[in-house]
Amino acid sequence: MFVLIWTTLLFTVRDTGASLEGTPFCEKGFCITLSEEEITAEAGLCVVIPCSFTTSYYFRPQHVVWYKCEPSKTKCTDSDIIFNTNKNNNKTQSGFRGRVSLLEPDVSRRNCSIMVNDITESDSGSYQLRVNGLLNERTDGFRFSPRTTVSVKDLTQKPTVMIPPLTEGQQSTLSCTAPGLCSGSDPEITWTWRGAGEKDSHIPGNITDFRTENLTAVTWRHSSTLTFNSSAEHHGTNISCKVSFTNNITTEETVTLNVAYVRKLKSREYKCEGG
Ligand SMILES: *[C@@H]1O[C@H](CO)[C@@H](O)[C@H](O)[C@H]1NC(C)=O
Ligand SMILES: *[C@@H]1O[C@H](CO)[C@@H](O)[C@H](O)[C@H]1NC(C)=O
Ligand SMILES: *[C@@H]1O[C@H](CO)[C@@H](O)[C@H](O)[C@H]1NC(C)=O
Ligand SMILES: *[C@@H]1O[C@H](CO)[C@@H](O)[C@H](O)[C@H]1NC(C)=O
Ligand SMILES: *[C@@H]1O[C@H](CO)[C@@H](O)[C@H](O)[C@H]1NC(C)=O
Ligand SMILES: *[C@@H]1O[C@H](CO)[C@@H](O)[C@H](O)[C@H]1NC(C)=O
Ligand SMILES: CC(=O)N[C@H]1CO[C@H](CO)[C@@H](O)[C@@H]1O
Repeated sequence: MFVLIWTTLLFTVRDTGASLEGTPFCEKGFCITLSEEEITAEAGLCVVIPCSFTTSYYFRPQHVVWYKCEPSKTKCTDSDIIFNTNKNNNKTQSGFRGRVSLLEPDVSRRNCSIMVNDITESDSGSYQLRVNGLLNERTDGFRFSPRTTVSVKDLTQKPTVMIPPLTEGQQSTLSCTAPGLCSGSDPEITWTWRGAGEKDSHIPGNITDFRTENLTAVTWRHSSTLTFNSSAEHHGTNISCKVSFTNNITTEETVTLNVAYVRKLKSREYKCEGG
């Protein structure tokens, strides 16, 4: 009996755990599921706002509209529109144009999740949804009252630099992958070589290759490779990979090279040892 109660409890806890994605909020036959917790994101990358809604049987959704306003404002207004699937509507704020996309483009599936790309601190705020469509074949719409708060922080994620084992005289390829899986602007990736006591310089024999990989329809991974011939002089030097996103947002990772090489004995030393 005790075991049975305990199992029931566990399942109950797990059920409420699912409300991390939010519980539906219903009003006048329209329900929306939004994150109840603040969504945090990093500048330069992107943010996904998970969202879904249901409507009465008689309402046919055609377009979704997203607003963004100050959390202190009781109601977002028309001047706060940041996205509208109805392209004929030109009220969207210019700063958001081209940066917002629906993850599921088919509005009839009632999935209103959006991705906002190339974000900056000013994208922090309270996001609200409206759905426009037909109620019994007449135009109608509904603005949901729940809002999701997004908070954009400074970029702290670093690029990932992969180095194969390096051997003197052999050609090696290093790779640097930018943080974030977004669909915004391509970042710029640059490599810098920091030799001991020398000024920063670009890598000699700079064979760099920029690659963009689409993982899904909306997420892309950006990486750059650097191919060079390892030499003993590279041992102990540092290589940095810097990733620059739009709005001058940058992040950098530095690695120290470890080159396997045959130690060359100077002729004087050779004589000493030989003698
Ligand atoms: C928006 O569209 C309306 C009608 O389509 C047009 O009259 C108006 O000039 C447009 N405004 C802007 C800023 O493009
Ligand atoms: C909405 O669509 C996105 C992208 O296809 C998907 O990841 C997400 O799970 C969907 N959400 C719901 C509630 O179906
Ligand atoms: C390489 O980087 C390490 C730590 O990142 C630093 O301690 C070292 O001084 C650097 N070496 C050179 C040659 O810049
Ligand atoms: C690396 O070494 C190979 C063979 O010595 C040579 O053909 C190639 O041009 C070198 N590449 C660079 C980037 O120096
Ligand atoms: C990636 O892009 C290529 C061409 O742009 C496309 O054919 C392919 O379907 C895309 N893959 C995914 C998973 O979206
Ligand atoms: C980015 O930074 C560089 C140098 O720090 C500066 O010259 C340039 O104007 C900046 N660009 C923007 C868009 O802020
Ligand atoms: C100097 C050098 O090796 N340059 C190379 C840089 O990378 C491009 C693309 O792989 C090569 O075509 C160049 O020869």
